Amino acid sequence: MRLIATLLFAALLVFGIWSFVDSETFLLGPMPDGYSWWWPEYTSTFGGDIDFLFTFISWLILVFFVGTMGALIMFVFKYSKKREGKAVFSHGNHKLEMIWTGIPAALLLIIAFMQMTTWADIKFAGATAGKQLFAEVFASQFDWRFRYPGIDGRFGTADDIESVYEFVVPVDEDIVFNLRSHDVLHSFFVPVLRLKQDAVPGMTIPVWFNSMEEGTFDLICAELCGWGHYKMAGRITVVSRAEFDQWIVDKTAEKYSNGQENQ
Ligand SMILES: [Cu+2]
Repeated sequence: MRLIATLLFAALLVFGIWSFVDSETFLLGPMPDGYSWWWPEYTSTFGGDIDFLFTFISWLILVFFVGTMGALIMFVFKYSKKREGKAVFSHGNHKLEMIWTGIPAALLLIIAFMQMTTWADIKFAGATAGKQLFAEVFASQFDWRFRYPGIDGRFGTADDIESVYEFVVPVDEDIVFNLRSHDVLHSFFVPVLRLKQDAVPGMTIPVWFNSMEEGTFDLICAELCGWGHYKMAGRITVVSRAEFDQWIVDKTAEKYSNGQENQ
């Protein structure tokens, strides 16, 4: 029994390390093109900072996981022997408790300081203050809607353009948008941008990103929002400025057409 318990814990340790190291392929083999069990390559300007923090924290967790699991395995093996006599009552150890409270507290403080500038850059009000609003994004059960100011550059006018499902944006530009929800909590999550923001009913939340690469990327709702949550997907299409301007022109023409071919 003692050996089996020890081996089970040891297997858990090995499995944990393996899933961490081999996360690109893991048990099920490689994922379809462009996907992995880990993060996809980032395309946003702040993606590198997020990945640095993510990797740092993951390694920290790995180190402590190995340490605590190692100690657990050792203790299971050492102290699960049948012994005679009464158990000893322990009042605890003040010094030990100070250590295992102090070290995690210090580590959390280090992480808090390390992420401060990145957090400020992405999330603080100052990150978007004074920047031109590119679009308004609405989340609702169960789709994403994107409103553009149209050719006159102003929101709330007749030539505003609305896109459902697809968010088309130009490459290498700061895209600032207001995020709202029409009903319940949703979360705007674009893994390649390393961007995740809750959409909260009654709140208008400014969000920004800047994609350094063109392409079509997944947008997912990362907050359980109802029965159709699983299908609340969208797409971010990053194109050149010229293609974007043309897209706006085409969408405007589509909006004012009567549904029949002109000319
Ligand atoms: Cu949702």
